[in-house]
Amino acid sequence: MKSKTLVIGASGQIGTELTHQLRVLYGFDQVIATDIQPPVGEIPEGELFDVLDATDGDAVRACVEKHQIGTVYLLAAMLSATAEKAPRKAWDLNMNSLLIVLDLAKDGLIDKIFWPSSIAVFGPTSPKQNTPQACVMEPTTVYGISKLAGENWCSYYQNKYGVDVRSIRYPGLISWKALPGGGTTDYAIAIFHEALKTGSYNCFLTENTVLPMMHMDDALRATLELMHADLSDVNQFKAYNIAGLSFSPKDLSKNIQGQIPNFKILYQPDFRQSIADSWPSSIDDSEAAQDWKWKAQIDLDHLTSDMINNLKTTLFTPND
Ligand code: AKB
Repeated sequence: MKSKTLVIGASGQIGTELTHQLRVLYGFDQVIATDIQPPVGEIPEGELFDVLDATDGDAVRACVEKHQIGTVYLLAAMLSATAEKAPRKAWDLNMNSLLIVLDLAKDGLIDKIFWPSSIAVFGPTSPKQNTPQACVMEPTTVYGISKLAGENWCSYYQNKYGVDVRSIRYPGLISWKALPGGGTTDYAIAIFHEALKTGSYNCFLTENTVLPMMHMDDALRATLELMHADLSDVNQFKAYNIAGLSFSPKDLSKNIQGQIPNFKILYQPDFRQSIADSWPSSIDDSEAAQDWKWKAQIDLDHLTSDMINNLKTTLFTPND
């Protein structure tokens, strides 16, 4: 079994933090970070980085062969809001990159894959509260359609070719270390930046739009726990539901006001409102709890103070 790990899309919101954790866990010489763009500034000594287009099958194969990769974390994707503006491009990126990596596993070049799915696989006909692992899934966004198709492809490759591919349906992920790019849940990060920089935030969702969310630390722990779980515990492909928190912009703004009393929020819903309206409000993650003992740890108070305390430092400390 080859030991090295490849992260595709390593400069994105999840990739930035996950790559760091993987390096700490397995060693800096064991993890190869890749992204379509070179990193801003110098690559720190000891970190391995290659520029890689996730949709270029030959380039991905060459990278896997060159570094003798065993495990791939495929994080490159176009998120819900951006994908609505470029549906064909989103489909091509989200699907082709997955099929390329699944084929590498089928051909025996890699042993294991992590590929993120999303709560976007659900749609207006899915139960809104406590949405179960398996239910009606009729997504109305191109992002959701691509994630649901991706889940089916993963299942197909596992059943037909024995590929070990694992997946989680991430809710909106909240972190202070890296910005998200083009999601509907992004308001829950932008709100902290604006609260600290200007004291007010113009929200693109209505005040009572409740969505499933999670602190990045919980999401990273879930990812690594699933990847480290015994294959016998996850022997049938499932993109697991995981639940963290459920809150609305109003709930979050009240919590922020607890620490920044003058903070003001205004509501100006745009096209992202209908995306949010099609998604669940809360998630049933009992199958993840049962199969690999998943349990979220970070509540809204902890999340709010962690975001404010860390952003206070990072937003106002000049880079050298
Ligand atoms: C998005 O808003 O598009 C993502 C997601 C829920 O997958 N954060």
